[in-house]
Amino acid sequence: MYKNKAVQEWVEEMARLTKPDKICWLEGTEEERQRLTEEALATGELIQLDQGKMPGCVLHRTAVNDVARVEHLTFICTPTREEAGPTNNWMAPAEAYSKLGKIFDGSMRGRVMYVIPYLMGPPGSSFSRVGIELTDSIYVVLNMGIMTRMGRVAMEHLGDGDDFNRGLHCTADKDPDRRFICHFPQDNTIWSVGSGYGGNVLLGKKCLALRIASYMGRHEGWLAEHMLIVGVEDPEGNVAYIAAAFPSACGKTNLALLRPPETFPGYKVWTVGDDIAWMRIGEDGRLWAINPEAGIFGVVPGTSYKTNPNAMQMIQKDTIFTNVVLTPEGTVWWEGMDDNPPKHGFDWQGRPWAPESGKPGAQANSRFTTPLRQVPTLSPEWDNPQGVPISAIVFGGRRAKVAPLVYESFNWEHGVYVGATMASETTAAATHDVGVVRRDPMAMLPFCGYNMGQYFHHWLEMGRRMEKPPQIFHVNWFRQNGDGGYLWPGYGENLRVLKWIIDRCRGKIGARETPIGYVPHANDFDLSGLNLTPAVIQELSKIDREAWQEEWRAQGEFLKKFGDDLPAELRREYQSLGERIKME
Ligand code: OXD
Ligand code: MN
Repeated sequence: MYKNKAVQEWVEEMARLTKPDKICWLEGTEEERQRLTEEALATGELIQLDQGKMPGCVLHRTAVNDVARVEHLTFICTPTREEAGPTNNWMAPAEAYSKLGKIFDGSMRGRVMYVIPYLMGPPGSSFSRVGIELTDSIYVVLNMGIMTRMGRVAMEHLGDGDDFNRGLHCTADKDPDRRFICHFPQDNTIWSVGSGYGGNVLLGKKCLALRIASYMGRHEGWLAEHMLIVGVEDPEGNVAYIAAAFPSACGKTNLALLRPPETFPGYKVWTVGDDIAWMRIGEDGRLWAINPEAGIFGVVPGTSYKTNPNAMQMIQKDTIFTNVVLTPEGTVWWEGMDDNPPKHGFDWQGRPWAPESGKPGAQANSRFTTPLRQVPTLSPEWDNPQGVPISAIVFGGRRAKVAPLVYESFNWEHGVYVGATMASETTAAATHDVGVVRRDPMAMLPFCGYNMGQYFHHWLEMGRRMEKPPQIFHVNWFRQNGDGGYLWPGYGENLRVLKWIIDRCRGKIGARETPIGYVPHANDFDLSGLNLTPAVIQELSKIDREAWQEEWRAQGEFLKKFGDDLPAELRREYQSLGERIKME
């Protein structure tokens, strides 16, 4: 149906391998979406929610063993192990094609192969990239329809060319022993088999927009990052854009959709993206960013009118829910939504469930998929083919101790060091122990498609090429007092931290120099309307020398991993930090 020869030939080749009964080429129309939704409702792949209360909303349940990204089954298949680096699982390309080829062989027998052309980024933008995903799952098709610009628009962007990502996905038997997510950066190819969970199968997202794109970015001189993008508008109407990286499930979506609290009027926050940023150096020497996605695949538990009112508003219609509680009214519920759980309902596995059981009803990594156009605070610039200019890059993590509320790095090189050594207590977005401190450079540990030592080199090089690089900051909303209580109210109030960051970028306020960077002066951090004294900012900005010595040693241990690939600049930053802490 589409004329592109390279696409046709590749689809035929993959069909010879997977042997579907039928091939269905997608156009991305509303009629097509409705037809596929009906089909999935008929087979039980989707469950209809009450269309009066939640129009256009459906529920999907994944297999019990298939609820998160599987980092141990995710591979970077570069010709040499060295190219994948010490933080990725590596498999030789020939071995991966052969091993997965055996699983894919005949895997779509009796099934339909859907051909999903999709565009990451605005149509007509030089940032944008085309992918074609082949899948046997309607759930994947419908999610990709929300998360990307799907169908004809992508084929038009591609034209007659053959520069497209070749993504093959088959749900197969969901046997974790036959589950692999393999990336072939040199071939612009992704093969994913044995899973039906979003992060493993919506190939435009983590697989293309981060792992493959980071590799492309290094070769072509741009950055693909695990970052939200927001614009902050001050009372005078000036907008500054911030890109921020946090590990999975650390509140990126909350920050991206932040609603200014009543205690802090006059400011507006504009959402450009909540998960991924592609950034290029503009002719003006600044860094410009787009969000390659068109939807949000957000973590559900903990989302509430208190934590994220904009998200709550936007997920009342045209949303796919995955692994949440189904109520008898045909609506959905999850832990942390409100204090009114249904008296009974069905848990994420579809079993009768009541809150008294004491067991969670929603899966810890349950998700919503919603089009960006439903975001109440969507930036008018979200679709701008040029992107938006970035004033500040913010790294952050979930740390009960050590990291202050906010600090600014001394310069780009130091900022890269701060990003390279950032750490966070783990969450449920991937299958591993929850709550242990894990170093996660730039929040890209699971998403960098090549050797991370080389990735640090690339960041440093980008800094050298920019005339006006963004300033780099680090934040931690999660610092606790001695009793385990949070010192900072978080959520909407985080806007105050963004304001401080922007004021610093505009050279409007001073700061206190510490061994780790610049922290706010307690009395020029805006606490107006908040029942907190400047002393709390002092407490939140305290640099505990012993804790930092320990932290510095742990950073050194981590950096050793990269051996000779670690840039000399970061080695120097490490030495200087050690000396500054000692002298404190
Ligand atoms: C996500 C993740 O789904 O980071 O965004 O895991
Ligand atoms: Mn993410």
